[in-house]
Amino acid sequence: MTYSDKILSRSIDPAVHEMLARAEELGIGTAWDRYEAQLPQCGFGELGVCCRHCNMGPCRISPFDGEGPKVGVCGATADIIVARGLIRMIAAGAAAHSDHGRDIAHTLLLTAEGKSGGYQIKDEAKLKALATEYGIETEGRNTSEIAIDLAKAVYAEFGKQEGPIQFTRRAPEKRVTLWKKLGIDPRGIDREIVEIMHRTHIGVDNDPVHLILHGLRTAVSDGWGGSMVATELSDILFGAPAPQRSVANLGVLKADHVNIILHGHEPTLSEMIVAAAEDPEMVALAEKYGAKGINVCGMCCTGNEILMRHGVPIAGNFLQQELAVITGAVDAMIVDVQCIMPALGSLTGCFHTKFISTSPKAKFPGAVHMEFNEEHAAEIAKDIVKVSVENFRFRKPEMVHIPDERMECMAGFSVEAIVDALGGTLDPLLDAIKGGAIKGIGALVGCNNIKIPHDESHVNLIRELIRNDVLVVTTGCNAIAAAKAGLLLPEAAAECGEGLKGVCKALGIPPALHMGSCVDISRILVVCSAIANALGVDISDLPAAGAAPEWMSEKAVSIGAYVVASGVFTVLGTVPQILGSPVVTELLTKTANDVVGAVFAVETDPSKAARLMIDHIEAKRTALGI
Ligand code: SF4
Ligand code: MSK
Repeated sequence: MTYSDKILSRSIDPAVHEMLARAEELGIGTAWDRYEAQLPQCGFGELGVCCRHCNMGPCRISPFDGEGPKVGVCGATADIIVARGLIRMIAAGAAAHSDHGRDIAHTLLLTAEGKSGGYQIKDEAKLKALATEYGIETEGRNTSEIAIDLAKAVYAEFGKQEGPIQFTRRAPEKRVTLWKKLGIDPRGIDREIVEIMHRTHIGVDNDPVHLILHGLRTAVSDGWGGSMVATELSDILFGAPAPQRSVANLGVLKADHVNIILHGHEPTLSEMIVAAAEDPEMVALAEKYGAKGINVCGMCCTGNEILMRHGVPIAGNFLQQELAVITGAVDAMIVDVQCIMPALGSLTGCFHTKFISTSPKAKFPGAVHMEFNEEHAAEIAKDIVKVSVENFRFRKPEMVHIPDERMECMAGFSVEAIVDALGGTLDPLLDAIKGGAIKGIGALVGCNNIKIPHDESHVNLIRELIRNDVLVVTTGCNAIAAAKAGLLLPEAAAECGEGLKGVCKALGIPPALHMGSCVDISRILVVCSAIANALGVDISDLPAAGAAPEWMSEKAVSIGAYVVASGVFTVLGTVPQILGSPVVTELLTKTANDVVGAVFAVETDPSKAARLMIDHIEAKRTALGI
């Protein structure tokens, strides 16, 4: 099949090409068409110099020398407007991750109290380890007692007025000391988010550097707080992920099965749906309607969660959500929160697909709302699966078009699994880094962004890094791109430099390790901290670099901010809306180095981005004398 240049320019994924051609054939628009309809996008917005924080606005600052207004009605400059806009993005991103963490804490509490509808504590060892970290007595106490105390202690992290947030103390001592010195050691998660909203109200904080520092504090409360809570408590409830094989891309959908896609972020719902779909009663129902079985697949970070823990196939990343529906083979698209396009409502109306929203926090036009709660989790999950299965009979076979694209992958590298793969300690990894077989670590994360070809930067950047002996750890939509490209297989060692190839072959691991969903970037922080502690240095001294090659969400802004605040140099592959402020741009790309020991770089070309990361890693190796 040959495709138009327009289609080929939108993605590197053949499944996407095929489905975009199918969309054209059916006369259906997608995010790519809606993006074109938006062009040219607002130049003021791109530079971050428009403000709607009060009703004397909107105000916008002219970026041109000598021309147009240089301040808003209240006198806010471009620097103030950009800094306020940026940290409001951090507030939204940190709120999203942290609210996810809060929900998991709620599930743990209900489970421990015997009030949840079907959850169990799967990892008692981790429960005890975290309880000990929180100073909770474990000797002679049963699992429920410990879990209740832990859940309550974690709950308290959100509303605390004074810190510290316990998990921040997992960072190397030098980093914690630096955060304290800078006044960015977070107090309580909710407190920091609220303070962003207060400070960015008209007439409050009007010092761009002061604003950004508070943005970093809030971001730290996400990465080392809310996100880490989400990850760790999910492991207690659902088990710490371990490596397992699965399959990725739209070809995981099956023409002769009921296809259920789970899309969004929180594992509380998806865990129960996966279990309900295995219920013999549901399987029999599917067979009654002529299906051979029930095929549950994931998408985005919910997909990553169930891929990591159950090996559930993953249908795609952010920009593939509409394309999955266009296959005509999806009987239900079940969603919870975050990264779910409202466009799915009208799109599913063109097909037989049931679009089912479940979160009390998230409703969508065109969706059937089947509200989920933890108290009746198993029951509700079964109802949702039943509705999905019953919808199979309305599938129109002539509308079914599933691309024959699927790739095997290996996922599930939690910190525990990495330590296991290394034989019980991080020492082999440290030795490989010190000896130079592994030059350093590249942490690749983040979304897809319609502004650049889908998956191209993710995949090319990973390839370039592993070719240069940089071990990649990956989460979110980057991990899904890597899976589809075959980079999450031990066999991908063939694409590595000689050093990394040897390590991967010896350990039987892929050169890109799938560490989970967006909140699981906290796992990467834990690994970095452990390596830094083992070397007796700070995270900023490590031969490590981060990248968000195709980022788009506010969560990604918070992630970038906490990663840099933790001391990791980070390359952004799409341009943030800050360039209208010389002060903010200079701070984030240069002077932050003197403050937190790391900066952002913006580089849209993945080869050049890889070069920046490798140069940084080399410089850190030299400084460490390795
Ligand atoms: Fe304009 Fe200031 Fe109001 Fe923003 S806060 S809209 S810059 S007057
Ligand atoms: S799903 S936040 S598009 S990584 Fe976590 Fe993907 Fe970004 Fe959403």
